[in-house]
Amino acid sequence: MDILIKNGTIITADSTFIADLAVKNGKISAIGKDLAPSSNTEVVDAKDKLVLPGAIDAHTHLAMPFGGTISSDDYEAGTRAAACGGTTTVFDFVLQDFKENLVDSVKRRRSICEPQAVVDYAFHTGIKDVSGNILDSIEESVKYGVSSFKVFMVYDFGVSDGTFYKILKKSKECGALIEVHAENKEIISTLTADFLAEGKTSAWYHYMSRPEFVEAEADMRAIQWAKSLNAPLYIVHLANAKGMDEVTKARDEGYPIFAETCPQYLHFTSDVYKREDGRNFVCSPPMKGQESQDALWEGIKRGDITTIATDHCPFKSYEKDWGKDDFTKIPNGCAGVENMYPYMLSEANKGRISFNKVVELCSTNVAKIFGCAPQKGMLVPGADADIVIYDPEKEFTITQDKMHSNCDHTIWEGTKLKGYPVATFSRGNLVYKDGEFLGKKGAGKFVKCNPIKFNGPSL
Ligand code: DUC
Ligand code: ZN
Ligand code: ZN
Repeated sequence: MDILIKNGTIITADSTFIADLAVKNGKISAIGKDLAPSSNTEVVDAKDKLVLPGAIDAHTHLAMPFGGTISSDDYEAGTRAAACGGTTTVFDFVLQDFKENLVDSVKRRRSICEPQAVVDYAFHTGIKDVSGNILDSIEESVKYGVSSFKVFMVYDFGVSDGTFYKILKKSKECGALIEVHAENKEIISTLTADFLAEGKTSAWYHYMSRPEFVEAEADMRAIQWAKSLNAPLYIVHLANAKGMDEVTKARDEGYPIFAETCPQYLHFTSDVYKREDGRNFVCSPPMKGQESQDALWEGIKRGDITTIATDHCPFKSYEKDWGKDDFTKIPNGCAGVENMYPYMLSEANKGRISFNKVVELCSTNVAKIFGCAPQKGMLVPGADADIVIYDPEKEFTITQDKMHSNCDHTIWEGTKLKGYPVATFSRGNLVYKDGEFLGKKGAGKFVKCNPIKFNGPSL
């Protein structure tokens, strides 16, 4: 059925205006004043509501084997939670197996995702191994529609500095974007061993073994390598002030260096690890101190943070409990996909940044940087009708029972939001309304991303 959303306040990354928005065959067909419905059009009254492009979560780990278990949201649960928080596309991380061609890695995950996803999805691939001619499959993968790749400087599957450098070099040649999880692995291991030997085992020591400089130092190294090649680099989940400074400096010098941060780093500080339930907040990188949080907000305002994403990687309470007496046994990650857009929009509603800025960070820039604009991330005729209707007057307190993920707890418990999404459309289909999930398993489609070349820091 065609849809006509009447009299809403349309918010794009660069404008705000009152208009009607028409949807035909899952695409936006027109935006303008006094659009008339045809006989089979459903009219939605959006007076006093905001009409926004659906968010795109650039960073999820659904059903990911990690930390001795599997993250608790599979593709159905994770995308269901996404829909209920106004996110209409998720970029999930495929993790390459050793010796595996990168297109095969994507196909392997796509076959699991396809029958489950309720909203659209795209992929990045985490590269573990470039032996043989695997590096050439970066180019094949770009042609297939997956043009972004993550390297880990941490974890046992992280790559060496030389491999990282090779991957960066290759990416430049074929329109791929390299993302990095930047933390110093050696220092983390040393600090961890010391703390355990001293009997310092609480969640606080997760933070203490990965403090600000552990991330900052790795950010600096990764940026230096990218700069030396003039290769684009995207730092995922940036959480520290010094790293933020380095990103800003590189961008001021004209390099294509981009940073993503996450709502948890904008809202919580490392103090959460002193709480009795501190283990539930354990993720990597960990939440940092107030100075880092302030620097991230300043980076957003200056335009040096390009995207906001969640690093959604939930684990159930019983799994988090494995690390009650040993922080190294806590699976790393938290749920967040349902909270990103509502939290960021609430911050805008409270006056911290503009609604346009939230749309830019959570939707439009994500689509641009990963090569799926204007199909995604924009309210323009011809784009997919991925639309959120937002009530700026609705008061909402986040509680576990209102969430739609498979996880049994939320780090956002008790957080009060000003305003909340009241409807989400995925390609014109209503998938969420007033607290209720209305979507269909398997309705989500693969989003093919285009190759991208960057000339400097603008998109
Ligand atoms: N960090 C997390 O906290 N979880 C998943 C992967 C990661 O890098
Ligand atoms: Zn990471
Ligand atoms: Zn991650």
